[in-house]
Amino acid sequence: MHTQRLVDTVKALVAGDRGLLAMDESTPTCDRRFAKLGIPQTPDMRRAYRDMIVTTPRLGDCISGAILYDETIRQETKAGVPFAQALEKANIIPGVKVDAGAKPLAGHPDEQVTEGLDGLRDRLAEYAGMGARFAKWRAVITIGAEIPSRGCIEANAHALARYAALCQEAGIVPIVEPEVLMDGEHTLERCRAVTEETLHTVFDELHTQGVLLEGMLLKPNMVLPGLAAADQSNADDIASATIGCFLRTVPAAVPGIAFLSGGQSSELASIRLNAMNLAFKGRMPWALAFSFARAIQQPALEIWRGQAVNVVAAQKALFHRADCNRAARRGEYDAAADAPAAAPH
Ligand code: 5MM
Repeated sequence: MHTQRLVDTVKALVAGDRGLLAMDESTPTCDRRFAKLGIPQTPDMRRAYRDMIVTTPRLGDCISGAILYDETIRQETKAGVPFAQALEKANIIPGVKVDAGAKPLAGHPDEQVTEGLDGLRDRLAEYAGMGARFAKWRAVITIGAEIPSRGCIEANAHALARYAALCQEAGIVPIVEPEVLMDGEHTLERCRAVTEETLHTVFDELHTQGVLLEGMLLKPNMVLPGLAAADQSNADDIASATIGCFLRTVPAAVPGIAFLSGGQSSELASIRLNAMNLAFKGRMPWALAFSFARAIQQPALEIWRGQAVNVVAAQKALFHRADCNRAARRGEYDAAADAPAAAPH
């Protein structure tokens, strides 16, 4: 086991007030987002979009690590620098998503299990050779009248733990992402109960598979009411429910928790992260950071729209969101002052 290397990488990812940028949308997801804005769905447009992100001036001030997708880690900036190398030069640790996506779980209608363990040892060695120092695997848990089932939670927790063990064997830090989806009418309390059961099961499996807790990061959902719930809760209640749930389930040996944004607006994601860091400052055993995709990228994508002429404005918007979340890590995010015009360029 590469204990020291793993611990050093995790520490660097969550040190200070920086956080992670997820830019690991699979081709179908990226194309869907491009299609909505009329952007051509080609490998070169996806490359150009990731180029805009990675070459954003001073991005490394706010972002400690960036999660790439298989296609992206094989691509280069316009200047011919492989993306993983360009990130390192910008003081951003490169990582890569290694799961093969969520597929229907046999015998469990409306539930999914994430695949990708076959051949993972070899793929991890290849990604390490391309510069990846951490990896990510996302499991999806859906809340419904009769779900999630134990079968779904256990299958996903087992896969997450086997993935994490393989990563650590390769000297790569695993980011363990069990996402309880926001879709539905469920209450805050129901999300808390499902998230609690999921995390208990995940950490039980991580223990069974011998995963070094000090050498991993957790990327969970915030505890939130369903998107269609009548009561949307305030940021303080969400902060209490989320941190209360983690204090009962996430061992203190885990160095950091880096949230996914899950479809929240950019501003709400920052407001809620800020509320947690403000209310629980000094009372949490782990760093509380971010690993957002949509909540950092969406405003920039809407400005960029595939046009080279929009690159500078899109980069300002991207930096602005990253900087807002950096402030939220310190509990200093000012939602009232948050407007793209306040971007520091
Ligand atoms: C939940 O999605 C992850 C975080 O993104 P958000 O902050 O937008 O919720 C994200 O890393 C996700 O896993 C990737 O975008 C890959 O998604 P797909 O569905 O394309 O595999």
